[in-house]
Amino acid sequence: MADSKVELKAPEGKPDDVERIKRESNYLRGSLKESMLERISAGISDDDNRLMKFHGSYLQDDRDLRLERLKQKLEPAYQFMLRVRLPGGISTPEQWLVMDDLATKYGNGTLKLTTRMTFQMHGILKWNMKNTMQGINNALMDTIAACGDVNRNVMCNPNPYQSEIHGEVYEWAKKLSDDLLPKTRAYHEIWLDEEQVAGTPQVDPNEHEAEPMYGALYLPRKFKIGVAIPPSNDVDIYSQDLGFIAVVENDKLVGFNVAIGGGLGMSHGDESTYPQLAKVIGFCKPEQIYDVAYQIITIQRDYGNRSVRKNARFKYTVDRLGLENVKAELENRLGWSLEETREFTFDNNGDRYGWVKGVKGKWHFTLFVEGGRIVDTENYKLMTALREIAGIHKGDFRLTANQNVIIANVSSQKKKHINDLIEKYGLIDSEKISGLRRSSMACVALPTCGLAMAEAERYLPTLIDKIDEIVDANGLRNEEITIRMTGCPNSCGRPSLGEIAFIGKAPGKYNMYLGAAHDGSRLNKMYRENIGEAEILRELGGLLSSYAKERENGEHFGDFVIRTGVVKATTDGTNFHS
Ligand code: SRM
Ligand code: SF4
Repeated sequence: MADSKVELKAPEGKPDDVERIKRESNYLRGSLKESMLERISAGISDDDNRLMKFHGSYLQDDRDLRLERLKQKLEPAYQFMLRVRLPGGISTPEQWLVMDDLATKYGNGTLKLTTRMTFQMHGILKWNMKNTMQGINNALMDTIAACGDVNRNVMCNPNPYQSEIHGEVYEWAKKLSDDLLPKTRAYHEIWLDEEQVAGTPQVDPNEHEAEPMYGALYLPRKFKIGVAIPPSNDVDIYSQDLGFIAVVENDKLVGFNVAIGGGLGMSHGDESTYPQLAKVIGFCKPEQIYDVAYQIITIQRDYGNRSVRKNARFKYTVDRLGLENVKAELENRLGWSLEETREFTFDNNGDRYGWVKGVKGKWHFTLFVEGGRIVDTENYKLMTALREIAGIHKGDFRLTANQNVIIANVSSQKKKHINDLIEKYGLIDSEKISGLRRSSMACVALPTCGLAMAEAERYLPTLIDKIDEIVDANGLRNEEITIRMTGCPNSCGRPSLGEIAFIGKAPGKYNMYLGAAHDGSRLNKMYRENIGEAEILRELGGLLSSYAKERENGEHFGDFVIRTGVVKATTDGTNFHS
């Protein structure tokens, strides 16, 4: 076991106010129960809203209506966003139908498939929250820890190509998600009417009895785990606080390489914040995965920054303490050492579309869902189509990390039936859209996200219509170039891992980034600041035309812009800004 070279310490400083809220919340209860019953406002207090996140939800307002409501002297159009915890993104057809029904009854009539493989609903009014939560619970799902300073929904490669390994890896991902949940009964009391046990402990921050792993203050910040099965890096393993990379030898899962310290959020103009990629520190056996996760989480609990939230993610803890020191501390806490890293290779971080045949004669269909939004429009009845498919489907749905959905485990007999529905509703044939669009991703942004500085999900499709003209003019229609857009630098659509990316700065203005690796192993670099559509198209016109003419055989766009000196390679998050 390596020795820790320095004494590990958490940064000193006055704790952020969120620490007070957690401390005073009595294990995430706060006054949420009362707030949700109060009928004078459709909103809740800021303190309760902070706690709501731990329950998978938070209060938003419809930003499209903000000005108008202000003029009319009305309170903002308050509504809640709700995120489901769906380990590995697997939903049964019955669960799909429940989500569809709840979104129609209580939400805004759409579902959002998120970049972390789960469902979000928007537009739920306060008075409908409890019914919605109970509906989700009755369908054997929950929203516990879907947001908040805890471990979030655990991602897992939904790989239909290696179905036999997928099943096993998925079970580990699910176990992590379940076993790392907070132990407080707050969620059950507030939303499911469970009686509060008499004498529920009031908070003593030094006492970890009610929350053995998290403690009463939970983590300094959100924490994310992903599990990848090479060669697919669709879960963007290097963006995770903690990543497990499955190692398969002779068709058997022998264990996982362990990667720590990734995360993508940052703030414009603040170089103390930066995206960072996780680094691989060794290998563990499958049955050791939980202990590794548990101890890594306790290291972040003990040494993460509780004073400055924007520097509180585990990536900053690792960079501050040093990778080797964190590894040594982990091994110390485990009482054993990680083995040498095993070899692995990734080849892309996107999805593969259409029908593929997996094991046991089962078929899987990956459907491109633009911006992850399941909605019926006049010309494209996606929500209805998937509802009908769920009505006859006997396999499962797998939500992907690229905001798409796989209609998975379809028997040969059922395949024709499902394919008839795919054709009846004219669901997007991935062959007929450009490789660029197939590889696109956009975060929610406006109108629901309170942090958005610019549009993303509502704008990227029309921007791609225009980029497609450049793509076609240069014979690049089938080139799978990853393109990602977010409304702000929090980076929910993982933009710093896009070969082309746009991060919102102001309405209609974006910073443009280039040069991430196609397999998700290198961050991109800022190329232009604060530009609008005309300039974006002008820049891409030149770049894509040179790429078409000058690229080397098999060279990806992200590599091309680096080789030809358009941008410098970002070799580590710490040089992202230079
Ligand atoms: Fe995110 C906050 C949406 C994936 C980094 N994210 C938010 C909030 C809750 C806004 C807020 O706090 O006020 C957004 C809700 C908008 C809305 O109206 O729904 C939001 N994040 C999303 C989703 C829905 C984007 C999507 O279009 O799919 C994704 C939900 C994932 C899930 O199912 O759990 C989503 N968020 C991500 C990712 C990507 C990932 O995890 O793979 C990131 C970057 C990776 C990372 O965490 O480093 C991400 N979200 C953030 C951050 C910045 C965190 C940081 O380290 O600085 C925030 C802001 C914050 O935490 O203060 C944020
Ligand atoms: Fe909102 Fe910013 Fe996340 Fe987009 S990246 S969903 S705008 S917080």
